[in-house]
Amino acid sequence: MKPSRFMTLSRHIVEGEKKHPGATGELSALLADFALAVKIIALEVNKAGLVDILGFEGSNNVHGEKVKKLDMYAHDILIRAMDHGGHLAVMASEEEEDIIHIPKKHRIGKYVLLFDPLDGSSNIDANVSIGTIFSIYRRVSPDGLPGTEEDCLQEGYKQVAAGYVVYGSSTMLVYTAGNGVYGFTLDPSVGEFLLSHDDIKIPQRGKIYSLNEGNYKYWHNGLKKYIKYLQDADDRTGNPYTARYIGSMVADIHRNLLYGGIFIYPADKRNPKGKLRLMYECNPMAFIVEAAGGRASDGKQRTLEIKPESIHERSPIYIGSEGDVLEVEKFLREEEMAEAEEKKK
Ligand code: P6P
Repeated sequence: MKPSRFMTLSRHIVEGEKKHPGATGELSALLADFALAVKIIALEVNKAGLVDILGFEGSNNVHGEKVKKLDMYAHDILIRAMDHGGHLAVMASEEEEDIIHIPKKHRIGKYVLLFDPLDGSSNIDANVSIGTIFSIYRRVSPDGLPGTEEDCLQEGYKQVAAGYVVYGSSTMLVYTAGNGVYGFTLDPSVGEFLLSHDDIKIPQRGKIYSLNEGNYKYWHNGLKKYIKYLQDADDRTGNPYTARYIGSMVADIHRNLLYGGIFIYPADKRNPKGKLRLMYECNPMAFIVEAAGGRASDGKQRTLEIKPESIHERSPIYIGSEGDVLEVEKFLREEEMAEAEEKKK
């Protein structure tokens, strides 16, 4: 369905929430606050290349303000935009070791927000797309009291909403409240996110694989065999898959969401838990991809069923088209069984 010209993010969220009996509109207001914060972040990200003119990190810019690292800037903007709306009990951010409490002067709400304020920010100097990732839960601790770490350590399938913003050739916000995945493109002329991708569905199989092949020598054998299989030829089409790796998780997964394919950041001999963070990278992206008909796992277990133990814990991730993720899981399983048999000899 071609989206209507002026289906704004706010209107879409409100209409979506109306379908949920008993909805209070709090989630709509929370997401609207978030959208405002990312518009402000987008302004700064899009002129990052001019920072040298405006003043480099650590210096004062033309307004006499201290120039921050962009990821810390994004973190601060999100905290300031989200801490007073009365919708949140607690927050957690990649940029903050501990959970972030709501200031006492503000009303405490029923939701929990976890986020990676600016993922891939090391790419910004090369003008490569980067992103913001968010994950929203209902609190589990008693209403009215300050939120707790327990609120922030829920399995991914308990998310009530998740999304990401990709700051690329355009600024796009993709979100799901569990019932379809929707993409909104920022129209700078009106300052609104307008629906541009209605009810996104990821193809059941893709032709793209996305991982850092520079780590080849650290990979486990099952992954090495899988990637070689993709490079040889695809049984269906006789052609090898295409390798695409931006080095920015949000951009890589966003491309695969639209075109199909698989993104992998595996456990390897150096990093037994991989690199990416479960709570504010893997879980929200898994929630979105599953809502679009795809699949996400750590190679064995469904990502959304992993029981978290700490806010910043890492997890391997295989995410994208269902057929591709099932296929790599088969390669990993068969290799593990073969190695176990070998050990018995
Ligand atoms: P590597 C960016 O630093 C990031 O956190 C993700 O966005 C990206 O997918 C990954 O790390 C890239 O890591 O080890 O391939 O440079």
